[in-house]
Amino acid sequence: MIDKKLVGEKAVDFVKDGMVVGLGTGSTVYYTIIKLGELVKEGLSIIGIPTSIQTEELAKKVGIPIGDFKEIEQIDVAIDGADEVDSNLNLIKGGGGALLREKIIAKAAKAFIVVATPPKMVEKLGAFKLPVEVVPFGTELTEKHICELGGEPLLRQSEGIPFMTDNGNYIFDCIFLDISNPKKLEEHLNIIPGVVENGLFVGMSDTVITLDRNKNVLFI
Ligand code: ABF
Repeated sequence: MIDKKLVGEKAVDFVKDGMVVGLGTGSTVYYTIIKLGELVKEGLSIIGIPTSIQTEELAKKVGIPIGDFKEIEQIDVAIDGADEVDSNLNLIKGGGGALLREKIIAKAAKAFIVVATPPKMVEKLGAFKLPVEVVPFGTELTEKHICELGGEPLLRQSEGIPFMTDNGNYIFDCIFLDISNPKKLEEHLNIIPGVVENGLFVGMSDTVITLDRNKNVLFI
């Protein structure tokens, strides 16, 4: 908790007056959003673009003005969490189910800042099940195609009901024993009909904020 706060709050250093800011989803970036809300109350002028309904509600609650892509083409900085970060700063995201909007926003940002506590830092991606967002139609076939790529997909459910994303889709959490080439896997998953997006973020991170073993904030 305290680690997430340290890392999350530090990310506001990347936000300057007048910026359009992509607001990520999750329990680490939560602290970034709270801190940004405080700065807005002190006079910082920003527009936030949220990656989920949950984040939109939080941002509004703390007083961050919200915009959307009808009026904004580019984001100055996007700040978001991650489920895993490898030594090349490639990510697995989507544990919170917001990966599609998170990737759209990260792609639209001039700088993409990741806030990740030390347990998220890994040598190689894949211990965390890779979230893959799929349309509800034909999930049996989509599942088969994911298996053909070497994955073991599990439909995300709660109390027997499929989890539904903000976009009205389902998520398969997939065990991939070998993610030695994340770029290739990201591409191969996304050409399966029925797959909307997957949680591999390859070559997108500009800076990762984490902690060293003495709990000093570290920028990678
Ligand atoms: C989002 O929040 C997701 O992509 C990811 O699943 C999660 C990060 O975890 P945490 O809640 O620990 O910050 O960014």
